[in-house]
Amino acid sequence: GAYRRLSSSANTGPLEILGAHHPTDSFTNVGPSILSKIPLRLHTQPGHPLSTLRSIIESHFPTYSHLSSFSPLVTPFKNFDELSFPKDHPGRSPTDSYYINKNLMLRTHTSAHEVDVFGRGEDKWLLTADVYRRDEIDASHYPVFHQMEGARLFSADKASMKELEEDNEYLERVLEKSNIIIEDIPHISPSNPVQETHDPVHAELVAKNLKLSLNSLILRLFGGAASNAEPLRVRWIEAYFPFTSPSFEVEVFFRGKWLEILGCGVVIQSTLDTASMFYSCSSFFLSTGFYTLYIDVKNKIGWAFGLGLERIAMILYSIPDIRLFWSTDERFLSQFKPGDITTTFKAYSKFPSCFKDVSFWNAVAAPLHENDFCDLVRDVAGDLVEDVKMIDSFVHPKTNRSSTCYRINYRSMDRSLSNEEVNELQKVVVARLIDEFRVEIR
Ligand code: FA5
Ligand code: MG
Repeated sequence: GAYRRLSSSANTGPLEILGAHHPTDSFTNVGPSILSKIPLRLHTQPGHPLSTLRSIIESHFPTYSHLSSFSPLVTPFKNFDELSFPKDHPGRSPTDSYYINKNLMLRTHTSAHEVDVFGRGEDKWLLTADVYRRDEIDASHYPVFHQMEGARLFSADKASMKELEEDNEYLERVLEKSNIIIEDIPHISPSNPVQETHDPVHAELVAKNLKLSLNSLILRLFGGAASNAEPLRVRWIEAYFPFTSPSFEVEVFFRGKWLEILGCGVVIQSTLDTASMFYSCSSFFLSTGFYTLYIDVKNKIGWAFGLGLERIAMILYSIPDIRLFWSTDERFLSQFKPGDITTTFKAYSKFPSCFKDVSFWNAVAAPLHENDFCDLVRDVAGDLVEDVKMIDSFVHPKTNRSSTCYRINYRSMDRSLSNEEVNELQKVVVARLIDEFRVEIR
């Protein structure tokens, strides 16, 4: 079988995270560099650009509950099953997600808390949190990042739908004065269908409200800056999530490329059904009108979104590399003022980069997963790695062994790296590759 990577901190007994001890097992794949990020909670650090962005978005939705203290440790059930992820979804794999052990993981998205929050009876809320994913390494991907989940529920009755229609008309008028170019798509289409249990007219109104609410947020965030420069280009595209339908993603044109900033959609009814079970149970135990409350939550329809805060902050402040958010360098932090989104980040001089290639034969026919490679490099080099690219991969026709070549670009954000230092890092990467994945260096 394939060799599973055993990170140096794993299989050495329990892990201490946020003051509690958790057993490890064959699923454990969190290393020290990830663990060290858990207590930092950048979205709550006063003056940090991610915290400023959070409070500006919160102030744009003043009537919503603002939540930000949910633990990052969740069960795979919360992160996936409760949101209707199929049993064989690739996101569940230890190559894609960080596991503390088989029954406990680091949330991969803020949607993991949807059922809990809806289950408390909240129907307009924002929730900000750190999330964790094993992913590629480049300027817009980092294994720890921050999302803000937002959701709004409506009663699916005539009066509420009338109110919703009026709200939509109001938002449309606000957006008429927009200096942003927004490419739209239909709210519902054969490839992005309405749910069976929904009245298509209601679903259409809710999807429209979702788009208008997010477009008005985008206008609030980027409207000012766009006035004298090139107008900002935004596009809505169809997407797929197991927990919404119809579903969308929004991309913004940034530095010559479309950068995805959020995913969203009309909440799958089973999420609300599960939440209403919680809600009715808790209200039952409080012995308040069980039936009324139950019906109340169940007859709702609503939308949800998940924003990537780093991505938005990068566009807003012109921050070229996602690693900068973790910098403790005053040359970074001092450029941002609490409450201010008009700063344009000035890069302090760019330091030279150093490329190192490593080619190897994999131990088995299936090549080492790119996420495993990236995570190992991140573990060794931390923020001294700028990006990792697979530059070659093939299977030997006779031996059937697979070969892979990666190019690692080492560059510090705040100083020049010496040759010896980079060679030392590369040596450790190679040694761990051999040790943990049994590869043969070519
Ligand atoms: C989600 O995580 C869904 N939970 C969003 C959602 C919520 C859909 C509610 C429907 C309803 P996605 O995997 O696309 O979707 O991630 C959302 C955003 O997080 C992306 O658009 C991007 O802005 C950001 N993001 C994703 N991966 C990374 C990463 N490695 N580094 C930085 N930002 C990331
Ligand atoms: Mg996405």
